[in-house]
Amino acid sequence: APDLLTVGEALVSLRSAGPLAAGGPLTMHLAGAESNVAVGVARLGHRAAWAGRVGADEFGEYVLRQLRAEGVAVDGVSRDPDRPTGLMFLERRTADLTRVQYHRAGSAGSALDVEDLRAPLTAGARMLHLTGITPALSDTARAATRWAAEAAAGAGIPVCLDVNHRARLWSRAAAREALTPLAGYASIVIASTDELDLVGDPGADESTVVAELFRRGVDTVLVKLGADGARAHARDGVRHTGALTVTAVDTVGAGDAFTAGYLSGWFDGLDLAGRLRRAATLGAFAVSSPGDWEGLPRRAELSLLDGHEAGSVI
Ligand code: KDG
Repeated sequence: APDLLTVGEALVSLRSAGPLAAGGPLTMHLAGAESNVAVGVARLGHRAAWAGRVGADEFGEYVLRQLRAEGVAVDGVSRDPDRPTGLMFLERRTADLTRVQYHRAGSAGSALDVEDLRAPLTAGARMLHLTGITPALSDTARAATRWAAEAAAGAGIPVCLDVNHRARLWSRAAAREALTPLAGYASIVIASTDELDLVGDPGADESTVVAELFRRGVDTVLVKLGADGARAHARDGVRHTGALTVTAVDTVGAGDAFTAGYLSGWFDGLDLAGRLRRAATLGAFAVSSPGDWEGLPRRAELSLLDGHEAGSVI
């Protein structure tokens, strides 16, 4: 069984260097929050598997090729003969503003179904990683995500849930309705500050949401603070890590890198400080190069950013 099993929708992203309306060359990349995490974990030498649906088209072939090349197991992927692989366009509109446009309605990935996940879940894993993107895709994808979380928790596999709100896909109210019950199956919940009340009452503050998640069985809540690092709420206290000081050229994928680093530290048995440090390190690598995951480090490269120290720990 792999260390990490993650499920969701992997997409093809087409990136333009300037405004899409001006045309010009596009470059083709693998995207998708969950597959980004799988790649990040696999680069560090852990066994990672991604499950989901892609089309029986060239884009689906490309997604599988990229994942295989990164050492991510794809035996749990189904090919949908009737639906295309989802696409997204990433438009660099200004030096530090990137806009996204999805072409994923009716995609193969959005037709994810419980049946797609039975075999991968039965094979087991040390951790299941889910994001709040998948339940936004369709009713069947929402049911499949819920089923996977319940099946994993029932089998003693810890669940990591990244809230990952995508305002282009659903409203905050719809997200809260789906994600709050999902968080009850999780051991680790990851959110940015503006996403926290999507797994709690509307407008609830951080400490209230965290207390309620602890009451429901969550062990660790990671609050991503962007350039200010992250705050981890564990049962024995709160710990802060600063972000490493690097030049940010592309922040897309930084959250997924952070998650991959945290989970890698967890697989390695590091303490909370060590897990946060690795999370911050991967986040720093992700923002330092263009692409969602292309710049993520292999294990021997982790030390490259030593000396770009994170802020102090409280
Ligand atoms: O986290 C980066 C993702 O936003 C990107 O790869 C695409 O999964 C994606 C999404 O739905 O936005």
